[in-house]
Amino acid sequence: METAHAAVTTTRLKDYLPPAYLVDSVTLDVDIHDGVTTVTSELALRRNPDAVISDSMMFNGEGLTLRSLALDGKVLEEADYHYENGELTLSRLPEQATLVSVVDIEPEKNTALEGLYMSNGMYCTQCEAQGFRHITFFPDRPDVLSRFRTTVRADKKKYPLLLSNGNPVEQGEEDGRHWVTWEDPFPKPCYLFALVAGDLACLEDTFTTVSGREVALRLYAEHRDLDKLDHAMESLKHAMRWDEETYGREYDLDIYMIVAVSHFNMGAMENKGLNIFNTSCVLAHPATTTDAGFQRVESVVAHEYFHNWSGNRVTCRDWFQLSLKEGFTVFRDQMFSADMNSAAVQRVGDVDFLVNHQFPEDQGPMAHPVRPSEYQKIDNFYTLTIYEKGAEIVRMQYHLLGAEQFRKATDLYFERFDGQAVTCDDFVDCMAEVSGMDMAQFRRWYSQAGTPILSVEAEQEGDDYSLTFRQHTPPTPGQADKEPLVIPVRLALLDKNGAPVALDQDGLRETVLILDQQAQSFHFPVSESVTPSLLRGFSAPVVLEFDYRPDQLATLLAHDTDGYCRWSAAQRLYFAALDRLVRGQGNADEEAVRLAPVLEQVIDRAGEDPAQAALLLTLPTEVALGDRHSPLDPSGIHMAHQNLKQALGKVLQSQWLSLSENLLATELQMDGVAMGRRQLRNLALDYLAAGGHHEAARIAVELFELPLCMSEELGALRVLVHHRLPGAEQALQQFARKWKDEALVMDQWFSVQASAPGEMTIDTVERLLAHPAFDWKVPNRVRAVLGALAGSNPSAFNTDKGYKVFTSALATVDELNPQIAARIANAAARLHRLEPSRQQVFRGLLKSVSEKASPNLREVLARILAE
Ligand code: B3K
Ligand code: ZN
Repeated sequence: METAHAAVTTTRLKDYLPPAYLVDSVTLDVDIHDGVTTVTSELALRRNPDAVISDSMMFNGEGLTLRSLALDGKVLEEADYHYENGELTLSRLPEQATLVSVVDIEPEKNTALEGLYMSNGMYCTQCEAQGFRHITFFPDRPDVLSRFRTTVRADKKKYPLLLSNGNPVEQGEEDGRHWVTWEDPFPKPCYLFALVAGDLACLEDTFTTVSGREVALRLYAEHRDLDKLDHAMESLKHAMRWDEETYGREYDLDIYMIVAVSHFNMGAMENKGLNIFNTSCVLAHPATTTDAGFQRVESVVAHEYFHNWSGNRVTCRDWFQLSLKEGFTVFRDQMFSADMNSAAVQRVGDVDFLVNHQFPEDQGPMAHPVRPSEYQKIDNFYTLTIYEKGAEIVRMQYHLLGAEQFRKATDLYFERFDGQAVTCDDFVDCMAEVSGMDMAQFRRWYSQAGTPILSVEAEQEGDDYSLTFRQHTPPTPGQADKEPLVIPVRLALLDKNGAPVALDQDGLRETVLILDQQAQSFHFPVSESVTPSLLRGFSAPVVLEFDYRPDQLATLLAHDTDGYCRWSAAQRLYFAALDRLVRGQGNADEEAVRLAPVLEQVIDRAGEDPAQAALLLTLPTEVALGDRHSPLDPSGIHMAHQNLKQALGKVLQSQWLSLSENLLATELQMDGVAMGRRQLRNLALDYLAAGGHHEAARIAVELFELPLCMSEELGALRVLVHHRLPGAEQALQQFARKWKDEALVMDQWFSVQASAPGEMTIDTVERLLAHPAFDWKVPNRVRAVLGALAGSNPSAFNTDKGYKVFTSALATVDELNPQIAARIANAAARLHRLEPSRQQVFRGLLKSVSEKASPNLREVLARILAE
């Protein structure tokens, strides 16, 4: 057996070489027994005509106990191959050959959750990015596409269900054991391989594709969760129809399966015909799932489905091209959700997420290009930059080409590259070819890391109004010099009543400026005083700097028809007030009085779109506020934030009170408007409690006692716990008693406590980590506590005790699951922004964790700790 971690090596894009041999077909036999699973694989090898001629070929294999290897029927002796550091090399191979390997693996001991592992008594797999090498020897790289025929064998009683990719073609049983053979007709990279063996309940339906083929849809979960699959099924059918209508993409197999598993490192996985999902992204029921949870299920089900074309039929040549499938698929799922729900709310939600999470990543030690040029562990590159910024880059291309040409370009992309493993450049080539546009400079978005800062100055001279744009991207690790990018800026100029003025003689009211130089000016024949509505729809992922006057922001917030510009105006007003408080320049009550009339307008119009009103009325987070002040003083930030929230709670208390009471529904509805009303009411109740209103606790307890759904129940619990209201402790106990058997609900119970703002929460976190229901082996549970602490509770996290609790937890997680540890470690990326005394303590602790860390965690910590 090959032992320990494989050596840490850096993989570079510039070193890419095609594989020397291809694997045309794979015949797998997975024989599952308690404790040991034996995997026999037969690979049909053929020399790759597109590779540099070589008679050696490398196969990856990690943690495998090799029982035998045979080439063209001849058993290989140790001298016939070289196996070291997870790489098996065979030399002197003929033009074609058959390699048969037999290995043993131990899925029961697999806590890293990559390869074959167990979750609540079922066997399941996760192979992206490099999990397949933990199952058998294989060239584990996405440019080797093979036809898979897989036989799964197991005890029939314990594992009545045996699944793999494609269609079932044979089955049988003998002596209490049974087997099923699955065949997937579509060649695929091994990262899309999947297998499930378990005892599961199934929700079944069908979908008739546009060409009239009937597809069986089967969603599997533990028996107790069968009643939580309807929403995923509806979402799946909507996604299938949407992809036919919007992209002309039809489903290609006879069966589409989703299996829900409790132990999962990410949200879900798009394995061909057999998606495997984190329960949190597929199970939904109004009693146990929040409205946000419902929306997430819809979007993740769609995302994984869309991968069938953007990822599976056309896949990535190498992992540097990950955004080819992820950025594009996120863009597709965002557009789908916009079509299914309120497009304005969807866009603002997506932008909010990007600027609050991806921008900080792109501005910190983890910054990397959307197409990175090197990595140590590819698992560490499933980042917000690859996903969310990647989606913005696709969105810019969509807008540059227009919907019609974009569709032509994606048609060309899918047709030209069907069944192939390709690059981000291939994608952009299709855009360029169809539109005739020169995309050379645009491609820098893929190779240049960092968030561009776009500063804008306006000048009015007589009837000439001019805007001067300057773009600048600060240096990022390993990339000191930056070049100008193509930045599309959608804009309008609003008059004092908020109406767009004519931008040219023809009466154009909105335009898109394409910036491609470091500085550029544009002139408009406008004589009146205007407010520029810039970057409408968030037309490019940049930080926009413009010195707006408060009255201009009020105009945008009150009148702009662009949802993003309204939201951004609100954010600027909040930040201006909060910044003054952080600097000790203002007074929270005065700031609240100044903000009140603007917010009142939003509240008055809340009936138009309650979800949008909720977004406009939500203060920026403490984390976002902290990112604007250097060095970071989390206690000062916390105070400023609490004070403004309290003051706003007081100054608008009658509005919050009436929103809290009047938005109450009498019967449960799950449509967008009902969800928006619940979101707004939860927010109003939060402000009411922040303002110390004596009715807040009563309303929260009433709602908590008789909720119509989990959004109400959890919203009320959050208000009670976060404001430490009377009844909070009792509510927590009651909630835990009621939901002790519902893991996903208990995750919320952990999370709501770990995110209660304030330093003293760190004691709570310590208690939660020692709670009998806390389980280090379940990523959802670990994230519920550590993710909430580090990601949304900066004042508790940034204390000596916070750093100790966090780093010791990190080390514990790392021993079980390096991928999860590395992901959580990203929360330490603000280290260099901390004031010196905190920084010193935290740095010391991180260094000592790093010394014993897995390669995954070590890569992340090395970047964060770099001086
Ligand atoms: N493609 C998967 C990613 C899984 C990677 C795990 N290291 C999820 C998704 O983006 O759809
Ligand atoms: Zn994806």
